[in-house]
Amino acid sequence: MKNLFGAVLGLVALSAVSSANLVVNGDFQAASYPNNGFTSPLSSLAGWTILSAGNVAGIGLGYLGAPSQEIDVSGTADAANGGISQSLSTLNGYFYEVKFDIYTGFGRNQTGGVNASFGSNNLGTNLQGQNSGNGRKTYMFTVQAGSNSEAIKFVNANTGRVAHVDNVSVTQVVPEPATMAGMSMFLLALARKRKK
Ligand SMILES: [Ca+2]
Repeated sequence: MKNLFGAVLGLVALSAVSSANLVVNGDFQAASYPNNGFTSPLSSLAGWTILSAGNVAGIGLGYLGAPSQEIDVSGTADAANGGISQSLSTLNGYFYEVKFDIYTGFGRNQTGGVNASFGSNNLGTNLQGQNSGNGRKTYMFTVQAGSNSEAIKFVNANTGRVAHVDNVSVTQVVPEPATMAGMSMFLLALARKRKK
């Protein structure tokens, strides 16, 4: 009976831990960029690798309507395949929810686009923001990890000068409440059976 209780506790603890965001500095708030301005090119970006093609810019609060700091993967070089990447510790075969915001310059000329990928999963090429509100659009995907280390990557699609990324999160998909409830019922039934 004691072991069974431990097993249930372990199950609950596991699901709580695995729902944490795996991405370091996914909101790009670790360093400060000037309000209503930007820093470019960035020489480093906490948690991320800056890809050698092109450069990237740290966008300050308010610049082009930015609701918080963002990264422009087109930088000031506006070269194709410039961008950022972060290697994540994943579990081979497990599913993850990948979420991020894109802004590509609604209301500007020189609008751009972003290519996004998670490991070998192509999440989209030339992704766009939205043509309303402040132009930011949230993208969400469920993807399967193909190894114990997968890279989340955002690169400039080379279609313009504005290719902003923000609020990047990768979280392990946890069992649905229905599954958890079913599991609890099963364990409860098992416990009752043992009592008899
Ligand atoms: Ca931010």
